[in-house]
Amino acid sequence: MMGILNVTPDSFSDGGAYADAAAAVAHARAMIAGGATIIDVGGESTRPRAPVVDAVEELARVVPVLDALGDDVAAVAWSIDTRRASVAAVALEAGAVLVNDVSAGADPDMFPLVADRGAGICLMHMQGDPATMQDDPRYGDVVSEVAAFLESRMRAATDAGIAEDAIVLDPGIGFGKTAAHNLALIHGLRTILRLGRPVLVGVSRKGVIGEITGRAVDDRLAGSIGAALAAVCAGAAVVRVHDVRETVDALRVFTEMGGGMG
Ligand code: HH2
Repeated sequence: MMGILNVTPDSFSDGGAYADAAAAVAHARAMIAGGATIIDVGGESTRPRAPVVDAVEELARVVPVLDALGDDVAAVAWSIDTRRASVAAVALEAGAVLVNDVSAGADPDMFPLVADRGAGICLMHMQGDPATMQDDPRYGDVVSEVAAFLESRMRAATDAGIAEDAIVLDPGIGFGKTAAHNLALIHGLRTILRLGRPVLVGVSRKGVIGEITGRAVDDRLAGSIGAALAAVCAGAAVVRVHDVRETVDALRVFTEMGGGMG
């Protein structure tokens, strides 16, 4: 269970809520108490049309929160959600165990850094970049194209010296995809699982839930829980969510009652 800690002013669902270090620490504590086993700290929004943030600004957002989190996150694993090796380096030094890179290693320094530090890395698929990715996403066969991309990035990562068992794969729900593409990827998750690595799915509060339910972004809790259950049933090993306690409770009840067992 990966809990999201966005320390940004402009994230799509919780922008500004945890930008202040005290609020971020309180939220991290609540997510850990609610059952998060990984806290994913991010200082740059990658929502559609998000402005690019430079490394100085990203670090200025993240570092005070990392300092303030201290022992709190030591109790669980934590990851840094960044596309920049310079930001990842600071976070790994501070104790992060995983780099969550939505660009799957676009920064040429990222794979060598992760290899050198013996850290984990989540490789995510994105078509285009956040500025334009939702303008007109197109695929021939979205599932096989995403799987082929992840396979090639996984090979690039291992060629750079990252251990295969340090890699997590992510189809990148909402990153250059229509609602139909997102649904096809959840339905077709087994194709990505065949690559032999754990799969992370991040669908919490995203547009596909709004498309299905007609709900605004601040009213997608029930839809997000439904999506997390579907992702786990489809084989996801990690779900990245905003509402940890509610999702953990739902998953526990669902599992205890035989949900997903056919
Ligand atoms: N989604 C977001 C950010 N990082 N990382 C992974 N691995 N997978 C995802 O699906 C993913 C991600 C977008 O969600 P959020 O962090 O809530 O919003 P924002 O990018 O606006 O900060």
